[in-house]
Amino acid sequence: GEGVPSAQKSSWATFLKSIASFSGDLSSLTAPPFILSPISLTEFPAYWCERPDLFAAIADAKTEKDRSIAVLKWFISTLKGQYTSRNEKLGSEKKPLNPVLGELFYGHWPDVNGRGQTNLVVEQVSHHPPITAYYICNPSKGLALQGHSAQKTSFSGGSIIVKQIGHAILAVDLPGGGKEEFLITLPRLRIDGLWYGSPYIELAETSYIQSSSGWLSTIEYKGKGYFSGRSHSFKAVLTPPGSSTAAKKYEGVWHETSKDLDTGETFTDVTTPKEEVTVGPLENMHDFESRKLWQHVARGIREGDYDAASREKSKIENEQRQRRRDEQAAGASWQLLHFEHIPSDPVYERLVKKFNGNPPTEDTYVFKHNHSQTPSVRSVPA
Ligand code: 0T9
Repeated sequence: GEGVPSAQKSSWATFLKSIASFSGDLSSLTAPPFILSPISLTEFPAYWCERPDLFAAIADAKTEKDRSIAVLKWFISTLKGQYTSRNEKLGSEKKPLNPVLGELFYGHWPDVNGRGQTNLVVEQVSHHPPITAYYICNPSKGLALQGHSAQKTSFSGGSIIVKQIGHAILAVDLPGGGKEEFLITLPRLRIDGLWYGSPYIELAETSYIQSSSGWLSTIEYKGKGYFSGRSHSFKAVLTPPGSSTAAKKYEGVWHETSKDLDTGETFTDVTTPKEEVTVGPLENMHDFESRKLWQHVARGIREGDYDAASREKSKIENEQRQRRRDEQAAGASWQLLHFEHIPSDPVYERLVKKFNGNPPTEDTYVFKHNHSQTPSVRSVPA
């Protein structure tokens, strides 16, 4: 493989074999150094809001239909950040740091031109299997996105197939009181390019955005050789409550531009720069905040000092094992800081029924605080 440094060729081959004969939690497999990312999975929920203007614009739409269009536009515009930005930043898709239980990540996007400040709270709510919960809100616009993310992986035809588990729910405060809610389901991923040691993501199958108003967006993903023949292609249709006749149709590539098929106008355009999340200084961070927790591992990976990286990683893992033993001995269990686990989510169930989505029930992690508390939740207990 071209992406593999010659000294790591045999360990890459061994790693690929272990992936092929393995199903379940890939995050726990030891990978060769060249494919390690210095970034923890707890940072990934920030990808939801790297176009804060498009997020804020959802609140400014005036009708149920226009809100559904604004949500779809924002969602499609997040995909490039979610699924291909690491190829640009790190050279290829890389293996993220596997978060510890209770790992935290906080950030915000500043208020610019009256769009309001957007706040992000992330907590690793399970280590095995890895599950990440997040809450993103723009209180002045009355917007709150809450979700959790886990994965089931398998290996097929030389690619890793990732089924995303979890969903997101966007709640929009309506001007006249009450809320409109949007259930966002997540696409399937295929990780290609493994043989060459330069992995990249392609999206597949279908995802949905179901509004409590009844409007439904159905988004179909295809790679090279389908629809337009191009990588990262999608088609989206918006259907009104109780109807399967499209009111709007969009088509394009999610990493560049797409258009409204009726008017020919541009629908999404992510060729302009995105806004990365603002994170406070390391000195002010709690020990469990991602960038502080992993700082020495990340430095080792960035500087090519892999011995240091793996030594520091073992320290964190041993400390975690000790914590779990201590908890067990004390008959205690880890307490989540910002989220509460509920076995079934009534909002999910109500919305998923509207389009016969699957699975019919799903557990959820609910954010424990409210809008106004989010800016201050950073001051977590030691
Ligand atoms: C939620 C996203 C998710 C997380 C990552 C599969 C993956 C972990 C989960 C689904 C985000 O909103 C979007 C983007 C990328 C996904 C990751 C890509 C990836 O490779 C990892 C898995 C666990 C691996 O690290 C596989 C081994 C690696 C050598 C392949 C590059």
